[in-house]
Amino acid sequence: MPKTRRDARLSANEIQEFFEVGWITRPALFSTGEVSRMRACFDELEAIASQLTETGLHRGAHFVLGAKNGEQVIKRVVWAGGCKRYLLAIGNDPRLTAPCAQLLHSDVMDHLLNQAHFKRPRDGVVFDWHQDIQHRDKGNGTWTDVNGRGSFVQTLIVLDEMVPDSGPLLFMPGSSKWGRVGFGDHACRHPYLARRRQAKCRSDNAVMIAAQPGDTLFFGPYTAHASFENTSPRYRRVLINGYASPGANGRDYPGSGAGRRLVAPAGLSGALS
Ligand SMILES: O=C(O)CCC(=O)C(=O)O
Repeated sequence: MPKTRRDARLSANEIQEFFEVGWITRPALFSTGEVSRMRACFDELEAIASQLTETGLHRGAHFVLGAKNGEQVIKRVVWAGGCKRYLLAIGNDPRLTAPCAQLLHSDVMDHLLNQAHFKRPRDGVVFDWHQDIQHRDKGNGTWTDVNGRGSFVQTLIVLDEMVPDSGPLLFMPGSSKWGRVGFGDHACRHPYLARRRQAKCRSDNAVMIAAQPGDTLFFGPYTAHASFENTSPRYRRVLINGYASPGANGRDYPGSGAGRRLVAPAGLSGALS
C-alpha cells in the first residue's frame, strides 16, 4: 500500500540507517496509478527529445542529449517538472518532503533537482561511482554544509523494475561517513582511499538495489553510488528529486523554477532524535 501523508514520517531506525549506512528504501511509496502517470510524463519528454538535435532548455526543462551508434541518447532531463507539471507536483509531495524535513532538520527546503533518467535498453548511459556532493559543491561558494550533516537529501522514485541487468543502483554501505572523496573512472583513486578504503570501494563490496516501481530511495550527499549500462530489453526509468537546507546552495540550476523553496507539512522536521 502506498504510504499516506500521516505515516510519511521516518522512524528513528530509518533516520539512523540513512546517516550510518547511507540510504533507506521505502517500498511502494507511490501507487501503480501514480507510477503510470509519471511514466506518461516520461513518454511525453521522450517525444519532445526526439524532435531535438542538441542539448538545451526546451519548454522549461533542460534536455541533456548524446548519441550512440547514430541513435539519440537521452542522458537526463534536468528539472523535468519545468515541462511536465505532474512531476513537479510529485517533487512537492509530503511522502518525499516530510522525510527530507526530518533528515535536514528543517521544514523549509530548496528543491534543487527534479530529474528524469530513462536508461533505455543498451543506450550506454552510465553513472560511474560518485557522491552527490561532487555535483552540489563546485567550489567558489557554491555549497555550504549549513546543518553540519550534509544539508542535502536525494530521493529516487523507481518507475521500472530494477534488476541485475537493467542498470540498477549500487551503493557503498557506510560511505555516508567518508566525507568527500575523489573517484577515478571505475574505482576510487583518491590517495586516502588508496591507502585506507580502496578495498571497500570495489564493486563487489557494493549493495545492488533490486526494486519495484513505486519504491523510493533516500540517500545523502556523501553516499557513494553508481549505476551501469542497462543491458536488459526494458527501460529503467527513475525520477530524482533533491532537496537542500536553506542557505546551503549557491548555484543556479537550469530549468524554469529550479531551486524553488518548499515547505513540508508543519512540524515534521521535529522527529530527528
Ligand atoms: O539513474 C541512476 O541510476 C543514477 C542515479 C544517480 O547517480 C544519482 O541520483 O545521483
